[in-house]
Amino acid sequence: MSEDTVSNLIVPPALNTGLEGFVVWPGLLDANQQIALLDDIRAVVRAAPLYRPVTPGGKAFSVRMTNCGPLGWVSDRKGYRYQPAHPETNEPWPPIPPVLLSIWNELSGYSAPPDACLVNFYEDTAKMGLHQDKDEADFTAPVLSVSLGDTAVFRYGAAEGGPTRSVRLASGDVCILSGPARLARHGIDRVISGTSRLLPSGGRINLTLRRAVAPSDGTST
Ligand code: MD3
Ligand code: FE
Repeated sequence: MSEDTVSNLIVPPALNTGLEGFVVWPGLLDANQQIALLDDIRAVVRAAPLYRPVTPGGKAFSVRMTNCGPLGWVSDRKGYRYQPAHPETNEPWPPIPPVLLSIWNELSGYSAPPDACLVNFYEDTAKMGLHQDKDEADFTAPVLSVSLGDTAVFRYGAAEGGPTRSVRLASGDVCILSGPARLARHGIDRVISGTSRLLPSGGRINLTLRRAVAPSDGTST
């Protein structure tokens, strides 16, 4: 028995990415687990509709977004930040689905739960430029991502710059960025249409669990 199971999750062998602290678990979620999680995300999107943010410079994202959890990441002309309410409905974000908290508990190695979960929805032509995630107050917490739907070409490189590599992230894959990889440069080059039948109209959903505020701050969760 080399597999570790918690809450019906089988943790497959991790893939090494050549970047210390960036670990990918291909197929962590099987088909039924992906369907169940998609149902949870549909409920999140009913409570907190997807919207299209703009950058501080006023350019529309090609990705639509929403959030769940105590805090959500938003972008508008005032900048990037975490806030407790949806920018269009002004309602609090819905809770993070329990299965995502279980995955975090199992894989993150971090004692506090995530306080933010960004939901990114990519239509077939959407992409995300190379960037660093620096809007969080706590870089000691990892970032954990779950991919659903069509496969994406994910690009990454060291925080300091230099060459980049790419890896395909498919439906059910989970990755973690911690330690030296926490401030890695990363982005989505493209989504490959027709690679998954999970979403009836295609596209890709990425769920990113983060710790926006340090647990000891007591300002969240
Ligand atoms: C954090 N999203 O929303 S998530 C983002 O697939 C974002 O939607 C991508 O980057 C997506 O900010 C990737 C996973 C991820 C990957 C690499 C990282 C998060 C990361 C490297 C450092 C820190
Ligand atoms: Fe990012």
